[in-house]
Amino acid sequence: MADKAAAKNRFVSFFDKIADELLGELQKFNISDEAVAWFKKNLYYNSVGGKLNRGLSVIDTYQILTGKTELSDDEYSKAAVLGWCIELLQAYFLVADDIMDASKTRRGQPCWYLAPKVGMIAINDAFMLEASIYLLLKKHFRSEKYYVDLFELFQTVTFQTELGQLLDLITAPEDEVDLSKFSLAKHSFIVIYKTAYYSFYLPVALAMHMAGIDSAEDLKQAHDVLIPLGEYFQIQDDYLDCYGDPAFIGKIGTDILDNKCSWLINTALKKVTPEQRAILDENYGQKDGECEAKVKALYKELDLENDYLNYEENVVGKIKTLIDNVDESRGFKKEVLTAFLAKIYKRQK
Ligand code: GPP
Ligand code: MG
Ligand code: MG
Ligand code: MG
Repeated sequence: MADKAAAKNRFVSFFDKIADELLGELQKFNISDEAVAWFKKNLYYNSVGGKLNRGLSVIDTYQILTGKTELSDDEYSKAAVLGWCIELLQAYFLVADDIMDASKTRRGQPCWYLAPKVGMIAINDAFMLEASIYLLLKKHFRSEKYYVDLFELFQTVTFQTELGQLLDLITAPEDEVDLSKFSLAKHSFIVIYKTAYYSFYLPVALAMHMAGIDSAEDLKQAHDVLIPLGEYFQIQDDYLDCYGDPAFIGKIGTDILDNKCSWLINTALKKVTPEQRAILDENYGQKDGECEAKVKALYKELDLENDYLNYEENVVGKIKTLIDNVDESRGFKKEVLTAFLAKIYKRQK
């Protein structure tokens, strides 16, 4: 759709402003040109090139909540800054996550830590992406009455995501594969924390603060639909890790090699025969392409693709019911949630 493409282009162009501001902050410290150039590369390499759904959602949500099709320059700029703050948060997470998951590619290019001359400097680069969020919030929102709300929201959601990442990692020890430790309940907990809060609740809650529709009741209404929606989104990510086309999704899956407590392995564990279970025990979580291929072949035999399709239809029905039950009397709008659902339903990347 032309409108969508135009909105994305405008948002992408806005990043030049964000980057200039952040580079300006660095220059205040009289730091070397080499360091400024490094930070610039870090910013562009890691923040641009993704789907930008999270960032764009702040603007979309603000428009829906205020009923405005056209925003003033100041409103657009504020919503776009918040959108880019989420994209910077995501960049920070992904740079670090790719090191922890030993991933190879991201958004169709080598992961940042594998880019020439980067290596473990990527860890500091990740920290600087995160710190950039708070520089921007201060610069653009310090005099707004909801400044503290924005600040606290970013900090809380960051902590929740790190908690989820911790669970993701300790449930997937590299040298001790024990599939009996996995369960769909554990999976649900991990993905809600590692993905749903920052990807779904955060953009909407930010826009709600900006629009002044941010009573505790309305934030809870948003939360109670966006968390299940985010869980569904991460289950799609788990599915695409195995069944997505790397050329299209821009990353090569690592969940089987990494012994991850993914939705697919948990679903497989529920339906295997003892013989099939032995194949999984032997081959899951081994850093070996042949073992990975055996697990994938068994997934095929178990027809997990069909389980996934059934899951998807079922969960989407439940989410639609949750949306139907939203009370719009204080200003929150169902459309915020239906727009989100439409963006991810049957996504291929
Ligand atoms: C997605 O998991 C979760 C994150 C990117 C959050 C990372 C959190 C940190 C605190 C670093 P994933 O590993 O399945 O994502 P992908 O498939 O994109 O690598
Ligand atoms: Mg990970
Ligand atoms: Mg990963
Ligand atoms: Mg994944």
